[in-house]
Amino acid sequence: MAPSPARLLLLVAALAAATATGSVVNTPFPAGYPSPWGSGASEGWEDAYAQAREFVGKLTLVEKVNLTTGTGWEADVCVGMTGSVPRLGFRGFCLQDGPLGIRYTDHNSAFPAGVNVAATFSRDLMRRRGQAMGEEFRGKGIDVQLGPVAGPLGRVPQGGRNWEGFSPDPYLTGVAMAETIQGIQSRGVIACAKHYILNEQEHYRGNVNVKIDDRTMHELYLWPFADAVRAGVGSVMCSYNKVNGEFACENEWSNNYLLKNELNFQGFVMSDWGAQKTTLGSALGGLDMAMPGDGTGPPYFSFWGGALTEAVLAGKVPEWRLDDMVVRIMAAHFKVHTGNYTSRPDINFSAWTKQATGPLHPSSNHTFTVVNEFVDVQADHANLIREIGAKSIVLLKNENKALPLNKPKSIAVIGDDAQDIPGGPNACPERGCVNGTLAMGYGSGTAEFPYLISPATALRLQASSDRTAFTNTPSNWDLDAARAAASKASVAIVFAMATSGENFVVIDGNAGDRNNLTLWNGGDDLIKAVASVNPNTIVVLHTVGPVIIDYAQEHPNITAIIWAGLPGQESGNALVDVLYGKINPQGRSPFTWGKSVADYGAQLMFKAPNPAVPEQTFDEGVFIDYRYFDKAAVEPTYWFGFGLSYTTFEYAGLKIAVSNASSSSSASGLTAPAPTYGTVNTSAAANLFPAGFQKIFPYVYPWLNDSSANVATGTGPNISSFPAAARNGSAQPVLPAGGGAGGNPGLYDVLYTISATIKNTGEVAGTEIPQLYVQLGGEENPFGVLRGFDEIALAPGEAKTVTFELTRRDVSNWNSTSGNWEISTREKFVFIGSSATMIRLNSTLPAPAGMTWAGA
Ligand SMILES: *[C@@H]1O[C@H](CO)[C@@H](O)[C@H](O)[C@H]1NC(C)=O
Ligand SMILES: *[C@@H]1O[C@H](CO)[C@@H](O)[C@H](O)[C@H]1NC(C)=O
Ligand SMILES: *[C@@H]1O[C@H](CO)[C@@H](O)[C@H](O)[C@H]1NC(C)=O
Ligand SMILES: *[C@@H]1O[C@H](CO)[C@@H](O)[C@H](O)[C@H]1NC(C)=O
Ligand SMILES: *[C@@H]1O[C@H](CO)[C@@H](O)[C@H](O)[C@H]1NC(C)=O
Ligand SMILES: *[C@@H]1O[C@H](CO)[C@@H](O)[C@H](O)[C@H]1NC(C)=O
Ligand SMILES: *[C@@H]1O[C@H](CO)[C@@H](O)[C@H](O)[C@H]1NC(C)=O
Ligand SMILES: *[C@@H]1O[C@H](CO)[C@@H](O)[C@H](O)[C@H]1NC(C)=O
Ligand SMILES: *[C@@H]1O[C@H](CO)[C@@H](O)[C@H](O)[C@H]1NC(C)=O
Ligand SMILES: *[C@@H]1O[C@H](CO)[C@@H](O)[C@H](O)[C@H]1NC(C)=O
Ligand SMILES: CC(=O)N[C@H]1CO[C@H](CO)[C@@H](O)[C@@H]1O
Ligand SMILES: CC(=O)N[C@H]1CO[C@H](CO)[C@@H](O)[C@@H]1O
Repeated sequence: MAPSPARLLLLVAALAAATATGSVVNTPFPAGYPSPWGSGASEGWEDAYAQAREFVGKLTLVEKVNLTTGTGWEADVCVGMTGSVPRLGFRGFCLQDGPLGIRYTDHNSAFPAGVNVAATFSRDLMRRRGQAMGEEFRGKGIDVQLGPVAGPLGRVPQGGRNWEGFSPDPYLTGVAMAETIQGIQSRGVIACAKHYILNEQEHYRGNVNVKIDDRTMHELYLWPFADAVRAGVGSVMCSYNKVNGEFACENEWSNNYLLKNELNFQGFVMSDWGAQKTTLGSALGGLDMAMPGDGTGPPYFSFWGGALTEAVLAGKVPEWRLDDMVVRIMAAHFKVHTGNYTSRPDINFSAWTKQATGPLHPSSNHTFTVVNEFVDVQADHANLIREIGAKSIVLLKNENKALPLNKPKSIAVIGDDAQDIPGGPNACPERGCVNGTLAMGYGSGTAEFPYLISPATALRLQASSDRTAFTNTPSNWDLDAARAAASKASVAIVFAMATSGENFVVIDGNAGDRNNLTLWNGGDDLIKAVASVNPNTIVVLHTVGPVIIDYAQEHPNITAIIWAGLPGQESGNALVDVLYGKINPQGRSPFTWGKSVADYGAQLMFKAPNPAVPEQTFDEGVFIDYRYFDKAAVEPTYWFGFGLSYTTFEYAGLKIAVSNASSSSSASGLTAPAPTYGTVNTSAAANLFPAGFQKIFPYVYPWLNDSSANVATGTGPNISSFPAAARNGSAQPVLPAGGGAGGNPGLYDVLYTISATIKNTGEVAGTEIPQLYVQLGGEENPFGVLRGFDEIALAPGEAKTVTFELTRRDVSNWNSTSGNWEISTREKFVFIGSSATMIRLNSTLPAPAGMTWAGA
């Protein structure tokens, strides 16, 4: 739709008054040494730290190292497992994918993907999905769920793993991160915020050097991780790529300076699988746990394990740094094991076999026993999955009251994407093929389906109870059959899909990232063929993100378009709930639908100019997705935040109250010096393999290879290439923007309370998703950025007040010169909309107490 004249007015006013252009300033790579030691002085961490310190104080050097290092790829039954402390009866940590359910197990649920729960705009559903997933992971004995995902954020729409995360909008993703994390961790399982950071595409992810300026980092990519830290996340996974010249898992700026210092993260950083590159670089650069632990040659076959023990004994890695790693790991453990969850269930599955018996140590083919107990952890989660599936459906078009359906005479279901999958829903490993309906993407972010209700199955059932004549035409390629079926039906429902995933799986030449933004398997031609003969054509899309669909928006015979995303195991039932009006759609698009890939500005790098040293500069700054479309005045097919309902809503009575928050205070002062726990016994006998120990190859151990060994410096840079500060354990200054979980506590002071009244003016009950956007002023800021949303359920005729709270962070920009968030003196606007551009109510924002606006 065209921008409303009113919207242009706001925009023009802002631009006319804009003074200096805000060109992106690149700041020098700030110093990030030493790696900050956890203080425990953060809400929710105090008790956990007390317990962790007591525990770590009892450990020997090799026991400490054991908890930091994975035992190797497929060395144990989980996708990642650390060493244990048998002396104290403490088993190693079991880490398992992924963000939408348990990967590689049975009797578990396949939840809707992150992109779907984002589309609900429902904090409640985000939270409940996290809780349900946490219960399932716990039921299998898993300690760490490897999710949720805020990286990729979604810089480019083709990004293969975008669907594992939530939305290219950092505010929506931040809320979803926080709710998911608190849900998971409330059930005694450590969540893992990943992939930190700037892992925005699959091509070249293993070595691309991403260059980014400080402001973009803070306002866009770091933002949701700040919310994750504030929510108390126990672990963060560093990513494969480089950030401003250094690998993310060795990067003292992103790990030490930003995450552990500025955001005051108290948990542990683990590497993505194989993302650790060196012994000393990772230890001094803020890594706390190496996964899967192996990855280099003899004698240790690990950058850590025995190599880390050596490095500590040689003084290359300070004892306090090792102690900090282990305290952080154990604190995350104690933090989630409270209340009803103090016990720690045993592991009762193997990721590596579907049989009951198998090796406990698959990489060594060692210790055969019962490894799978087929524990059913699904409980009643199918109900929640169906609810999220339905409430994440975005109704993009609905002409002539085509929907909801009411006992139509006949329906024709058309397309492969509506069908049951031949060979079952898990026929292809990692969901790495497309046969039948799409309900999740592919790669490590998948789970095994317990079952999958296809749209054709659910629609057939509904049709039979309505006595609706039903036909089902699966082929995408037989357009004559599609037209024949469609022309005879009172409603033609045509299905199409587009998937993406992780780069170790390639489908139809798509190496993780999508090669294009069109539908797969001839989906566009199928839709056009059906619409050419049936004036009541309903299009249903199962896609990982936006597809080019402007022809369908304009087509007079296409009366409805539905985006159902990746709904998980209850796909068909959830769809029927919405098609037939049992649930009034509330989903809103969590991304913008361009008319071509070029419309998005920032582009995926398929071919690096220099493939040996791939490099990318994120010079579009904060302008991705809707922020870019607005700036470039490119009209998309559908905007971020857009979605229709079967009823209509009226907005009125915008009120803004300025709170009496104290003026922001920068954090200051010094930390305590780095603590150490217990003593290190430097005798060879204390650190060598115990006499008679039966090694299994290629298992990773913490013991020294032999007493004269000195290989730690052989696996990366020598200690002389690090500044002395890297090993400095004396008290350190607190950063001005730091001092609390997620940054300075003053950032989260509420400065404004904004309210409005929403009324249901239609004839059926429905849920509106009012969205609050803020215009911070000046060309360097987008037209509006999302800073609030809510779900308001309303009976016909009912009205309710919606209230939003705007924090200091919400109205601030990052000043890379001062290294802090600041409220600029530019005049600011707020609007409440039903999408990023459908403004229903607007106002200027009064200046906070003690400030005046100096112009727009
Ligand atoms: C902003 O609100 C005023 C009424 O307060 C209205 O006249 C104007 O059209 C609105 N502008 C937009 C862009 O909606
Ligand atoms: C380290 O962990 C491994 C695997 O759990 C275990 O076999 C070994 O005994 C542990 N070493 C120490 C020193 O506890
Ligand atoms: C130390 O490593 C070397 C090289 O891999 C190996 O030959 C030797 O057996 C190892 N010594 C011990 C005690 O494991
Ligand atoms: C947790 O324990 C409390 C009692 O301590 C009980 O009331 C509550 O129902 C339990 N919650 C769960 C989810 O089991
Ligand atoms: C693994 O061990 C089992 C039991 O000892 C044996 O039957 C099997 O052949 C071994 N597999 C491999 C690949 O060595
Ligand atoms: C886009 O990619 C999909 C999947 O590989 C393919 O089916 C489709 O034909 C491609 N579209 C175009 C226009 O090439
Ligand atoms: C719409 O459908 C009718 C058949 O009912 C067909 O005659 C017409 O050509 C179609 N319109 C378009 C634009 O395809
Ligand atoms: C705000 O704070 C000032 C001074 O601290 C006080 O006089 C005033 O009553 C407060 N206003 C509100 C609305 O709380
Ligand atoms: C250090 O370890 C050795 C070998 O295990 C042991 O004999 C010795 O008593 C230990 N020293 C201390 C101070 O604990
Ligand atoms: C950023 O901070 C510097 C140093 O404090 C200050 O001089 C400058 O005015 C600030 N920039 C903006 C845009 O506020
Ligand atoms: C080996 C083991 O501990 N198995 C456990 C798996 O989980 C079930 C259900 O929690 C337990 O009953 C088993 O003992
Ligand atoms: C039965 C069927 O359609 N099988 C297909 C499943 O997907 C793979 C990969 O996309 C195809 O090669 C098969 O033909």
